[in-house]
Amino acid sequence: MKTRRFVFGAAVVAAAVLASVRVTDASAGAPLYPNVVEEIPSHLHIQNDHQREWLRFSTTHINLGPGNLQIRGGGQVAPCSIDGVVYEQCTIATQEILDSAKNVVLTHPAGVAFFHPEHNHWHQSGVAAFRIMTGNPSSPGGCSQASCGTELVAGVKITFCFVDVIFTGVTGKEKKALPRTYFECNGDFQGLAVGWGDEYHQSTPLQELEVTALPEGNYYLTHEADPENHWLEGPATNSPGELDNFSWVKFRLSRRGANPEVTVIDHSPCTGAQCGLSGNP
Ligand SMILES: [Cu+2]
Repeated sequence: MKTRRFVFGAAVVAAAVLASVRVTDASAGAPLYPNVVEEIPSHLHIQNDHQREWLRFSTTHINLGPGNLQIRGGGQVAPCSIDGVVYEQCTIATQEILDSAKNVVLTHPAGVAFFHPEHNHWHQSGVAAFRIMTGNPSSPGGCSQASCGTELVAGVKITFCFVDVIFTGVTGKEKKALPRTYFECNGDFQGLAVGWGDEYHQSTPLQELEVTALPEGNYYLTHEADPENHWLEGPATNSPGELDNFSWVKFRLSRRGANPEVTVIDHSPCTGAQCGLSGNP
């Protein structure tokens, strides 16, 4: 996997938290970890734009864990560079893990938050990676080159804002038990509450990978959450929550007429909300 580096001004680096910190408070309860999973990518279609062809798709993060994903921005706001793109306003991001009484019991460095000019709100770095692969990616815990064949197209889009958009439950009682908690894409405070999903619609800028001149054939669109392991999703690196950050669809690209067409023919295993929450195509 490509290494992504964050280049910061010295003052911001000094403010960075470099390891998980447990809050030493006698009243602190057991940490409740989030578990972010990816809905099966949906709404696949081809967009033709000035002789270039783009595969567009909708994706949704869902928190199925026992705890909220909560991210606090902090420290000095300074320029930074992500994937070679300079952003004017960036700040350190820290994950806060809560107990059942919503006390912060553990903190963990979580990359950076920065103002994304194209989306006009604050994003978290390293949230997801999109790729087009040739081989079957149904390996647990992610998509290595060995198990996925060749990576044909990699997206630069790996940043998102976290906000509670779609509730995964159905009843009012469920909603009362799992209230909407995170409302804004700001730089100070973002998150995804238990039972909530955050959709990025296919029409959103950067929900796309270029397929110009890609030959007819069967391919896999893969979606990996947290490719840089910014979020703790369990007490250990091999906790179940850390190993289920991956989904894919298999599609056929055909080129019978002037424009290519895409047909979905398979997808990764899923249950419940992960199989599909997204509404309008
Ligand atoms: Cu955004």
